[in-house]
Parts: sequence; structure tokens; C-alpha cells
Amino acid sequence: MSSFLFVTPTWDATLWASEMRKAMPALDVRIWPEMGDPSTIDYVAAWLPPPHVVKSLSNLKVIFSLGAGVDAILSDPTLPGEVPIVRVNDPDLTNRMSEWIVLHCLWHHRQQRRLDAQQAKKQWDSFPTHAASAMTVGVMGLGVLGQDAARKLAMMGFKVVGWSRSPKAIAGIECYAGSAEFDRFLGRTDILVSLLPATSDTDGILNRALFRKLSRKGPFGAGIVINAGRGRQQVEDDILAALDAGELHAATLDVFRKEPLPPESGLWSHPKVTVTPHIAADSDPSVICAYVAAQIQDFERDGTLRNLVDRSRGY
Ligand code: NDP
Ligand code: OXD
Repeated sequence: MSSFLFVTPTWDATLWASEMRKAMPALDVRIWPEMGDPSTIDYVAAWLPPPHVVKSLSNLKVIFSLGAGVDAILSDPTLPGEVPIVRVNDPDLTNRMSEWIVLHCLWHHRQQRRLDAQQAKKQWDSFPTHAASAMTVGVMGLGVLGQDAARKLAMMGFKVVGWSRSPKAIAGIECYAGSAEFDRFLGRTDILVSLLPATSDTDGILNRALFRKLSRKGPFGAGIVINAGRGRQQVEDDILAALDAGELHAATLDVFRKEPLPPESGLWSHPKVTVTPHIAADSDPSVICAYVAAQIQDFERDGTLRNLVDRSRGY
């Protein structure tokens, strides 16, 4: 019988363990720190594992990231270098993310904040609106999540451009790649969506100098920023300053440098900022456990693993 360990010091994995047992009844599922003999563990699923815990599993075969993003795994400096890391790539999570991205693009495009304020004052005030085709959404990160969101935004009628590290060809999406094409991508963009992973290259990328490069030709005269990638990508004081200076029109943020977002953050109460609590694409334990179980079954049958992390790229 194979053994499986959850290491999730920031949340209670009891429900996850029970879903894992349902998905794979033959598996011996344990929850750290009650892990028994570390040398008997074959698989670990983790989020922010404390240093030395994964390293202590001397016969480990696979590390499963409990997120699509792997920064919460790679942050462990003692992670064993030779064990493969598998990340989440599941249609349930992808669909949830695209719902959130489309919702917030439409929310800004259809000026819902203004309408809510009018309703609060019982004010009937119709104003000119525009078609989605008047706005260009620029999606940073054309991976699993970025490509799905880009396609769904295009279906809604937005013009969509995208940016990634390596060149892409996606029907209906104008694609830009690498630092050489970054400014051209930004200059096309009215609504900037980040679905980038957290890496040393993307740290602080959403800063004031970038905001100044966004298109000002859209209906609102300044860019809108939507970040569901990771909080490390955004310079939060720059977002506030750019909004106050009119260099940005609005922002929706799901991820933050510090989570939970501290009560003293100016983002909470800024009239042009929408905050959601890292919920853009929530992970459903039953879905993720079924995905992990399917990976283990394939691995035990013929050694196949899908959605492996490239440690040298950091995602
Ligand atoms: P993928 O690995 O599939 O895609 C990442 C994309 O980012 C790729 O297109 C990649 O380019 C691009 N990229 C990476 N580094 C750079 C760079 N330096 N310059 C330009 N492009 C770059 O990841 P996913 O789409 O599955 O997920 C993206 C991120 O979304 C996760 O890492 C996580 O941080 C975040 N996330 C947030 C959630 C939430 O609820 N807020 C939920 C799930 C994920 P290339 O294609 O060339 O490799
Ligand atoms: C993820 C997340 O990376 O939930 O999956 O942020």
C-alpha cells in the first residue's frame, strides 16, 4: 500500500484527507505532523511546507502542489532537488478563474461601481456606454489559465492581446512575447489582466512605470489593472498613487503581497479598488484529490506524470 501525506500548516487538511481516501481507498493518507515513519511516505501534497519536512521523506516519489501556482512549494529552501513536482491543472479551476476574469472585465467595462453608487442614492441616471469591442484586454501570462480567459474574453466581444515568455499562436488573440515586445503589448492594452506565476522575473512587474505605458485611448482614458496572478507582482503603493494621479482608472485585486490583506492597507477603502480574498479560482478538495489520485494511478501504472514543474523557470 502506498502512503500519502498532506503538509498544509496554514489550513486544516482533514476534509482534503477524507476526499483523498474517497478518491483512492487503497492509499494510506496521513496529515502532517502525524506522519509516522517519514521513510514510508511515497507522495506528499503540500502548500507552504515548513523547511525540512518534505526533505525528511527519504523515499518520496512525487511532490504535488495543492495549487496551480508553485511558489508556495518552491519557497521551501530544503526541497529535495531530485523529486518531480506536479502542479494543479484542472478544468474546474480553469473555469472558475475565467469566470472571475470575465466578471471583473465586464464589471469595469459596464461601470458597475458607478451604477451601485447611483442605486444607493436612488438616482436614475442613464449615461452613454460602449461596446466590449471598444476595449482591448491585455492578458499577461498565456498559460493554462491565461489562454482560457483570453478566449472567453474574446467570445464576449473584447479585443484581446496576450503576452508570454515564449511566442504563442492563438486564434483571435494577438500575441506578444518576451521583454522586446512588452511595451508594444502594454501600449495596446486598456484592461491589463495578470495571470503570471510568481518568479524573480515577475516580482514587482505591476508598477507605476508599467501603468504609464498602458493605452490611454480607451473609453476611460486610463488603464485598468486586474491581478489574479500573485501579490508579489504588484507594487501596492504604486497602484494607489497611480489611481490618485489618474494614471490608472481602476483596479481589481485578488492577490496581495501580504495575505490576508492587513486592515491598514489603503487598498481596502480606495474608491477605485475592488478587493477579493484570493478566491478567483478556489480549489475544490474533491476535484483536486480526484486529479491527484488519477496522476498517482498513471504514475504507478507506467511512470507517467503530467503538468510537471520546471524548477529552473520557477513555474
Ligand atoms: P502556466 O504555467 O500554465 O502559465 C504561466 C504563463 O506565464 C505562461 O504563459 C508563461 O510563459 C508566462 N510567463 C511566466 N513567466 C513570464 C515572464 N517572465 N514573462 C512573460 N510571461 C511569463 O500557469 P497557470 O496559467 O496555470 O497559472 C498562472 C498563475 O495563476 C499561477 O502561477 C498562480 O500564481 C496564479 N493562480 C491564482 C489563483 C487565484 O485564485 N488567484 C488560482 C490559480 C492560479 P510561457 O508560456 O512562455 O512559459
Ligand atoms: C493556486 C491558487 O495557485 O489557488 O492554485 O492560488
